[in-house]
Amino acid sequence: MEKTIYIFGHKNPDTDSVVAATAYAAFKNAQGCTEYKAARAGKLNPQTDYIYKKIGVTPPEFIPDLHPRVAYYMNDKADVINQMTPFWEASLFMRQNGRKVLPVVDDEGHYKAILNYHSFMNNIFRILNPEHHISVVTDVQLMARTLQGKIYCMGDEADMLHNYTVVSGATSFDSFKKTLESHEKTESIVVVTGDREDIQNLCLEKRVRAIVLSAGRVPKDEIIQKANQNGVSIIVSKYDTASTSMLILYSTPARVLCDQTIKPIKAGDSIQQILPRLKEVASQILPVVDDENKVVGILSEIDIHHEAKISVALVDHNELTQAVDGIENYTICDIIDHHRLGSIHTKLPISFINMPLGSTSTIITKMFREQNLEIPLDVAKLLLCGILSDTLILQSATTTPTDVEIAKFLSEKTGLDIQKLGEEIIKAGSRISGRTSYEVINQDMKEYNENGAIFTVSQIEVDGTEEVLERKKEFLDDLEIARRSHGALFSTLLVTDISTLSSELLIASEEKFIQCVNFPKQEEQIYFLKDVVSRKKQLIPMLTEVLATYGV
Ligand SMILES: [Mn+2]
Repeated sequence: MEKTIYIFGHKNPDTDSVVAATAYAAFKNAQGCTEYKAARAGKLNPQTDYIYKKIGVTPPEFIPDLHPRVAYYMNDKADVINQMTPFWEASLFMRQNGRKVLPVVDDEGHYKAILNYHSFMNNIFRILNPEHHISVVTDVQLMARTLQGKIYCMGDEADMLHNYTVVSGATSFDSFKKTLESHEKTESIVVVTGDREDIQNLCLEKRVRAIVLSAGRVPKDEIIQKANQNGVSIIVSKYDTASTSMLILYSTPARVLCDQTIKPIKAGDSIQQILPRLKEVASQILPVVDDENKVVGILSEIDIHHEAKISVALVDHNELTQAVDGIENYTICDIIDHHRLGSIHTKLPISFINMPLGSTSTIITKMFREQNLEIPLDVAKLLLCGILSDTLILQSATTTPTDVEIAKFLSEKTGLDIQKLGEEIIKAGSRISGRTSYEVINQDMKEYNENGAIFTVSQIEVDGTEEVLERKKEFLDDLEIARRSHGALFSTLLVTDISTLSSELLIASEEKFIQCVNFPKQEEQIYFLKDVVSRKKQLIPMLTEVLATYGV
């Protein structure tokens, strides 16, 4: 794959983080940085899904995790060789191009086997066994190709693979005759000889499969005529007798000398899973195939120690606990955010833009304007939705005059009315009926780490808090399950009423922590937070104080 920088919003993405990924990709692409691609680590929530469908834009690619995969490290420019290529040509190619292995494919490009020095060493002894006559699987065309020779006569079945026995016609006539007669099947013999007409004639009479004349010796017309009558092939080799005999052996198709035991891997396979196999093969190189078994690259043990072909950019978050799983394996290039600074460390300097504005969508709109780049109409519509979603239609405490100004600018550009669009998208995201408390809690959950204490805060916007309060047991039970699965000190759900701009807070934790919570209590584990609508600007600082009381 080409070098790719994936732009991710946080896990359990909300509208602002998904829109920010799409818009930042458009921004970087407009700057000519085409390696930036929008991604998302989670399912679209109902509001975001509604917005992308309404505007008709494809959402960012869903990549559930970034655990190292073959695709991020493999060499996808790997050469392959057809299984019928003479071994000599294949090995010349390997030597000239510094290849340790060559995947061997059929005419359609399907993977068949691997050619490497190890397989050659193993298989050549099957062919070169001095105790028997030297035999080799080849055909007349392959021999002529390897010998850089010319075919003077195509005998019977010359284009079919046979197991040829190579016999040298360099002895006296009598002893050569004895040698030929000692073979039961002369039709499997290829004789390498020079300009000895007596030997050539004997070969034709005995109907050997082929005669190879060394050192460019051209056969006489009568010989060619007789060969045609007897169905014997004649090849003229440009090499001397010794080289010709050796090269006939190497004219065997590549597939004969390759390793057919090596099973290919796929681009989507996890590195961790295939690592034992990679270490096990002698060449420490495995072929990579697609779903149709066509070769798309190779992966070597060295490749996985090189830097991955992907990097990441973070939008709408900067804390590792909220980032896509596996992110620690890659370089972070950019962060565009409007949250508190968390725990992130980077090896290299990066583009880091963090502004205390109402949404990441606001920041990205500003970036387009500051660079004098035209915002594509669909992206402008998405950005307006991102701002209105994150600021609860410019009413949340996080809203700044910049958000208001940018929202008006986008509203004018797109012809969309702020209030009408805002109410429409908030309504699309505030549905609770028909959804499990598990779905609601996990839709927009963020995990935090405060001096080693882990906690999660989920948020849902609703038009009236009655239904959540009626189903409080279900919600508190699922919060407790979430708390345990995150190994968290506490888990909360902020239920924000968009009609009153206040919230109910549900908390699951141990008794000792609950006792430290000094918010206005409504019922056991449920608190009424008047005028609180922002998780990051209002609730998180409140929870930090409770943590201090608790002793964190
Ligand atoms: Mn945001």
